Amino acid sequence: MTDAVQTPSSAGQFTKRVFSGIKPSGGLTLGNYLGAIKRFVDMQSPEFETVYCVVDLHAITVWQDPSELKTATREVAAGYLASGIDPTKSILFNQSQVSQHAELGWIFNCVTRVGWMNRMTQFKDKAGANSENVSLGLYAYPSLMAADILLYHATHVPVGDDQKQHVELTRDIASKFNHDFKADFFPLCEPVIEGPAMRIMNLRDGTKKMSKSGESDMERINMTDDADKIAKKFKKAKTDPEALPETLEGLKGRPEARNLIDIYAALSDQTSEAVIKEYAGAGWGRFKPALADLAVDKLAPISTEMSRYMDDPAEIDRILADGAARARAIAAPILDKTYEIVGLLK
Ligand code: AQP
Repeated sequence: MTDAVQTPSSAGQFTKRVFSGIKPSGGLTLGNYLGAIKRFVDMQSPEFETVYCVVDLHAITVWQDPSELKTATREVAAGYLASGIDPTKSILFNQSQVSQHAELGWIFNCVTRVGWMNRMTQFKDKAGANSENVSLGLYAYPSLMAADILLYHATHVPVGDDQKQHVELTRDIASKFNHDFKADFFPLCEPVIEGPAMRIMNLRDGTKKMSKSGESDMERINMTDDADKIAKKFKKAKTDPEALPETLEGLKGRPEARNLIDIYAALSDQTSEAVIKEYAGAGWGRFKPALADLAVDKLAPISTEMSRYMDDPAEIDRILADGAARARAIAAPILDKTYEIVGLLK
């Protein structure tokens, strides 16, 4: 691990470091697992330093019941650990324990242009018609996300497709900072968005993303759902009357069908092309139970392990505190150097 502050410009000259996070804004979904956590585990290799965060400061951009937030934070940590994030290989912590995130977030609020923020589609989706009444934090969220990433000079950011625009904004913020202060300090990170699970859709409406905070529980598979619930949710998942075609082309205009194929592919580590070939001509009566069995097979051991961690909150807190200390060791010198570049008197 390098604690020294690196000052060259292109990401290629930086330590290959991965950063990503998940909000504790509810229970983890299959979308979080396939689009994020499973891929975080895959990137945990000698090629990268991996830093994974429970981004609790992002969660409070919308109302969170204080008595539930701590539990939700531990539950996301348990989800990471149960899925295979190894705290001896990765740094795992919750964001609010490393105050440098909020400090760099403020500096980036002063670098980011309002015009850039106005183009963020996730804010438009989340605020909807209610944009006058949402928190300022929800609007500034992408600037704090840029701080999360750049505080570690991270070079690779694995995310689902919905976060791509925010990672691109992070590159714009890094470029503007480097340009304005003639500092050549922050790397231009790469979003890592690949595989069939980039955007897992809602089971009742294949045009909407599967989300933790979606209205109905039947829209999503939760990582802690038991076998009966998983089977019931897939059985009731919206589809169409047609059988599965021979190629992915044949799924055009059938978003719900495409989503179930992509979920199967991601769970079984195959391409969606391979899955459609295997099930060409099959009806839902055959495909849905096969998908439910596969999901139970993959999720049941993780959910059992999550419960085991949740029964020992002190152990989760110990892991997060240890991760936070290691995160601060990287973050503090980078923030100090940022303050110096900006001209803030120490
Ligand atoms: N449906 C999804 N398909 C693929 N990836 C997804 N991710 C979330 N949903 C899907 C990815 O999970 C990571 C963490 O996301 P997050 O929890 O921090 O924020 P989010 O994207 O806003 O997730 P939700 O579930 O929609 O939360 P709520 O409902 O509380 O706003 C990210 O990498 C994300 O891409």
